[in-house]
This record gives sequence, structure tokens and C-alpha cells, in this order.
Amino acid sequence: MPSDLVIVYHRQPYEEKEEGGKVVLKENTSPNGIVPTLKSFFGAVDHGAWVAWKLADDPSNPDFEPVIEISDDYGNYSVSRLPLSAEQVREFYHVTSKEAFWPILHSFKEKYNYDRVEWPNFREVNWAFAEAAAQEAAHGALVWVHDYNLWLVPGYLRKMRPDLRISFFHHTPFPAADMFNVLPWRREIVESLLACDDVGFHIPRYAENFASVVQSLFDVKVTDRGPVPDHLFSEGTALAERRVSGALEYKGRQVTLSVAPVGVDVDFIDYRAQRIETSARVADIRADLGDRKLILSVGRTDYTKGGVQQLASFGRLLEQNSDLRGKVRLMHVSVSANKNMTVYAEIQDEIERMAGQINGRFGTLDWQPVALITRPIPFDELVAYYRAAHVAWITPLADGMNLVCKEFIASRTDDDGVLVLSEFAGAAVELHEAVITNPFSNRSMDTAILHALSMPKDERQGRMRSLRDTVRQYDIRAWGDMVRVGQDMSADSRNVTELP
Ligand code: GDG
Repeated sequence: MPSDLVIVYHRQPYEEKEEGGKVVLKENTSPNGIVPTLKSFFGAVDHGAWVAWKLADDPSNPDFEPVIEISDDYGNYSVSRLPLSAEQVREFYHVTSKEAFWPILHSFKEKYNYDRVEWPNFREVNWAFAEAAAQEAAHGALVWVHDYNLWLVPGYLRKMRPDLRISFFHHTPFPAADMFNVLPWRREIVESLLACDDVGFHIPRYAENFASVVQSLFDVKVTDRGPVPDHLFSEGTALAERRVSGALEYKGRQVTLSVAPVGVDVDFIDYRAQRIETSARVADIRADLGDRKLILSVGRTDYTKGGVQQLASFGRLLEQNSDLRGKVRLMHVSVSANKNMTVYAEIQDEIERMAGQINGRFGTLDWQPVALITRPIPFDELVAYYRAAHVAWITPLADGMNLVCKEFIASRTDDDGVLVLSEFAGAAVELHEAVITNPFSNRSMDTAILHALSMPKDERQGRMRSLRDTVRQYDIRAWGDMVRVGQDMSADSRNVTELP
């Protein structure tokens, strides 16, 4: 059935589990991510479609259903599952996307490796996504493509179906031209993005970087959108931008640039945080801590998330402040999503080595300074830790947005707790009352955590109330509204790409 809205996202919108010998579809175990929000858009159309890949070692298997129909609380939609072999996934996702694109997007030139990239494979997989989207889309439908691993989809789709409206959203940072242009496929990628009606980013800096990359490669006309509104401007921080471009004109077509910082589902987290079971768990964690302060750090294992720099800072903290020994505990949650990649295995080893070293050097019979968690914690348990922590220490070296810090704030129904946040997380332009730190500077890292640990209650509460107002105002629904109209920071109706 033709769909008015087609979402193209590499992950399927549910998880497949085996029950009693049969494969059943289950809601994603992380109910707070963007998947439910994306699905909620299907409520606005008669029929929607979702295109994702599915690992299928034998695509000719007669039991394999390439398209399945779903009717649930979100609406009526089909899911096209592109059967990719393990080899295709490895080349398209782990090699091209993670070894070549990811380091450049996060400005880690030294981690960039394109020797193993099979570019024809990347084109092929993107072509398959575009074909599946073209097949599902009704005349004039909106196709909404997500993230860098699908960069070539808009260009292919525009050729297949000139009638469609195409939007693209980047969940990662978008780097400056000096960095992005390291990619040898830069012209092909950018030309594909210029086939969109709208290209979206979390914050003004990434949109500006994109505009400068485009200008370095093509003859385009750029329209200024004007000054960045106060809620997206944090004076003096690394990612702050004063003005932002609104649109590009290329070969007679207009491409809108949207800025829409993704938020979290505040009502959902609020509900989880206030449950009786959560409160009981928080009391247990606090009782276990006694008079010690809990510093919480959560993130996927990735060199971009700054785990190594953080553990080094914690080691220095204990070395230089003997009064803190026995008085603080760092809970470092570092879960690896790509265990089969050497670069992630190495970083995990390094984190384990450093945590072990700190525990060996400072630990006593009744105090272990670092609790390192490498397996995913159930979300309710995570919320209990968010609530029990004295400080959330979130210091990525580069991060498109960072949802963990927003989840921490949304969990603090007690208006307490301190957020120490890297100025290189997109969230830093919005979360003005966090203690902002520079993870590339030892001094900045060390003083920020000391400041957080000694902050008086009045100040903590004042900052947290303000952070909570921001996170509530710009929650996941607000993001939905912003991207919904392909528009972002103002009520200005220029270049609006309306969703049906
Ligand atoms: C990309 C961009 C951007 C983590 N450990 C556990 C757990 N998590 C959950 C968190 C959070 C999510 O994982 C991580 O989200 P982030 O936003 O921090 O980071 P990425 O995965 O890198 O996401 C990022 C995002 O896209 C959205 O556009 O913000 O910048 O890189 O939701 O809660 N969840 C559970 N247990 C864990 O141990 N249940």
C-alpha cells in the first residue's frame, strides 16, 4: 500500500525475539530512544512505511518476508526489511560507516581508515534502501532518511522519484570542511544531500559546518537565517554559534537547513523515576553508599565518549586529594555496541586496565573507587542510578547531542544533582546551567569535578531547576514538532517542508 511517510533508518522499529520456536516482534528494549518518536509520526498518516536492514545469511530462504504489515498503537505501517548478508553488513556498516565516516564526523583524523572501504558495496546498499523507499512511497510522499550510513540514499531517490519530498537528519556532529573533505567521496556524498528538500542537524554549528563544506565543493547560494536564539546559544562555549544559515540554492533547487536538537521523553522518564519501586531502589543504593558520593558516567564504549580521559582525571583526583579517598565512588558504565571491531575492543581494554589500576592503587577492603559496568543495565535500574547519583560526569570528546545527560536531568524529580558536561557535546549549547568542562584539558576536567563535588545545595538546586525547565521544554515531542515541519528555531515559515 502506498505510504505518505516513509522513514529510512538502518535499525528495525522493533526487536525480534524467539519464543516457543517462533520469532515474535517486541518493542525495543530501550523504550526511551528515538524509535518510538519516529513511529509516532505514523499516527498522522493513513499508512506509513519504515525501511531497515535485516541480517539474512540466506535471502532466498522461502520463510523470509521482505515486507511485513504492522498495525499497533502508533498506526498502520509496513516495514521493508532489506536482507543483507553478514559480509555486506560488515563492509557497509562496520568498515565504511564506522571506520571511515565515524572518525571524520567526530574529528578524529588519526582513527580514520579508508583502506578497507569497498565503495561499490556502500553504493549498492544505499541503492537498495532507496529502491525500497521508492517502492513504498505514495506520489508526493515525504521520505525521511536518518544518519550518515545512508548518505547516498537522497541522491538515488531523487533520480528514481522526482515527485518525493526528501528530508535527512544527522544524529552525529557535522565537521568543518578541513575535516570532512578528508573523505575522498566528499562530492558524491554532498551532492546526494543536496538532492534533499531539507537537511537537519542537532545544533547551529553543525548546520554551519555543512554550509561551509558545501561551499567548498559546489557553487551554491547560501541564505542567512539570522541570529541563533538564546536557548541554543551558550556564550563562550566551544560549539556556540551566533548566526546560522537557513537554506542553500543549488542548480535551481532550494535545500532548507534545519536545526532541531533531539530531546528525551520527559513524561516517560518522570514516570519511571517516581515509581515506588524506583524510590526503593534509590534508597538501597544510597544506603549502600553511606556517606560516600556517587559520580555516575554512562556511555557506549567509543573513543569519542572520552572514557579514558575521565578515568585519568579520576585517578589524579584521588592522587591529589587524599581527603576524597574513601569518600567518592565512580560508577563507570561503558557498554560496547560493536564488540567485533578492534578499535572498540582496544578502548574497552584500556578502560578496564585503568579502572583496575585505580582500584589497585587506592582501593581498600571496604572501598572500591571505580565500579566498572560493561553490560547494559535495564533502563529502570539506570534511572534509579541517575536519581541516586550526586554528580553525572558526561565528558565526550565529541558527541552529536548526548541523550544521557538529558535523561539524568529528566530523572531528577528531586531537583538535585550536578551535571558536569563536556563543551563538545551538542547538548552543551542548550544546557547552560551545567558545569561545563573541556575534556582535552586536565586542569579543566579536574577542577570541574571538584567544583561539582563541593557545590552547595542551594546552587545545585537552582541549576537543576533551570536544567529541568530546558529539558522539559525541548523534549522529544518538541523535536518531533520541529522536524515535523522541516523547520526549527523560529515561527518563520520560509522554506517550510510540511509533513502530511
Ligand atoms: C547517537 C549520537 C545523539 C547507554 N548505556 C545504557 C543505556 N544507554 C542508552 C542511554 C541513551 C543511549 O543509550 C545513548 O544515547 P546517546 O545520545 O548518549 O549516544 P549515541 O548512542 O552515541 O547516539 C548522539 C543520539 O544519536 C540521538 O540523536 O544524541 O550524539 O552519537 O538513551 O540511556 N541504556 C540502558 N542501559 C545501559 O547500560 N538501558
